[in-house]
Amino acid sequence: MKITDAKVFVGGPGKNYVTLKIMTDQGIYGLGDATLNNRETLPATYLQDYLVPNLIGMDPRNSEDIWQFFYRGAYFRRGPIAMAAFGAIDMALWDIKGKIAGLPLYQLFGGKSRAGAMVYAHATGADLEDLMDSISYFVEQGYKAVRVQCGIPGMPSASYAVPEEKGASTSYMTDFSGIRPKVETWDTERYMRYMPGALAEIRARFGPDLKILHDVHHRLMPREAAEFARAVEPVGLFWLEDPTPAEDQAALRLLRQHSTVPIAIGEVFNSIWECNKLIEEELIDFIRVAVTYAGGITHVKRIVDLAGLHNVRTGFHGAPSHSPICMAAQAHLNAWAPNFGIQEYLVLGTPECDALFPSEHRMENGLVFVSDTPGLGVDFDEAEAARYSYKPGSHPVVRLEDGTLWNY
Ligand code: CS2
Ligand code: MG
Repeated sequence: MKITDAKVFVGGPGKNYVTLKIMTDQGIYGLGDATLNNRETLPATYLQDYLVPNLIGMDPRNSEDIWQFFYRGAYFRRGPIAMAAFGAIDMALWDIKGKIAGLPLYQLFGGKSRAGAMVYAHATGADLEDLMDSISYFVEQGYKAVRVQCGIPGMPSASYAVPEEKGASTSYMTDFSGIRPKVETWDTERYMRYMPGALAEIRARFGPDLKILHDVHHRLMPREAAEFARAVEPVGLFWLEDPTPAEDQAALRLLRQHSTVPIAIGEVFNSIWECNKLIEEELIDFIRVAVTYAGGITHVKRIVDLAGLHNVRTGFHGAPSHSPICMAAQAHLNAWAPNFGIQEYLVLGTPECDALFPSEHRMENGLVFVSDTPGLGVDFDEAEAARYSYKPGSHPVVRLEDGTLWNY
């Protein structure tokens, strides 16, 4: 069996999805996602200029050898751009493998460990009142878990994933459009004074069963994170996410000494070498890598297995910048993983995405049910793709009130 061609598409509804399609001499094709949010053209170019020319003629069934060929062959290893490009190839090769076998991928991983996988929605509000309405909306939709973000009174500008305007927000998405980043102003003290009380009010309002998640989004220093984690301990959060900048794996030791709040980290990690210490020292409770950003199914399965040895559960990243192809790969891993925790969930099910990426994966009552279609179980409509083109975007830049550059 030989790879005969591969095409890279950039574009999609509201997002510059980078979709790879690998074709073979037996008419079977595979799909992969290489969407690196706000840097999409880079993995696309890496694929087109360096990787696709090498793929032609290779045997797609040798996915491990092909992964090693590109990972070690790059000499300069890792990094978000390369791992997103390798990740797309790897997803497409596993898709082909499942189609050859006539089996959905979770069967090739070891079968199902659960019927449906719990997901969480994004509740948010310009203020606590709006956030409460947003949470109610998702609870009514059957979600058992919600991530909660809200505006902080007196904060110079809207903080992470919070709308500027009032009005209950049930489908808020951060606007990244434009090549020049927006500049936001952040004040840690205001946040640390206000957020523990807001989280306590949410717990009081929705009772003990609702799983409440909160994303600090890398904004606290290790000592502040330890103090904040202790302050929110009584709320009984499902997890506190990215309390500190993720590069500093040691930052969590202080937090762990002062609090037992479950910690989730990993969305910015591109390889096992960025989180192995966190996992081996059991400084986290959930690993949040994404199949696209962390080198595909082959590499993420290694991270999941290492995590399982240390009682760390999965909490795969699922921001809207991950296409339904990445979400499908994660749906298969979530169905199989013995140490599954929860899945972030936004994209699947929107009409535009369904038209571009038809699939039978479904979400019901806060659970994702993986499709039994062979392979990834998601397709790609090239005619639909022609409707979309690349639009530049950038992450906001955050400064403290004195102008100091801070973490988005
Ligand atoms: C966030 C992301 O979903 C999350 O947990 O941290 O939405 C993140 O802000 C974006 O992926 C950045 O591109
Ligand atoms: Mg996050």
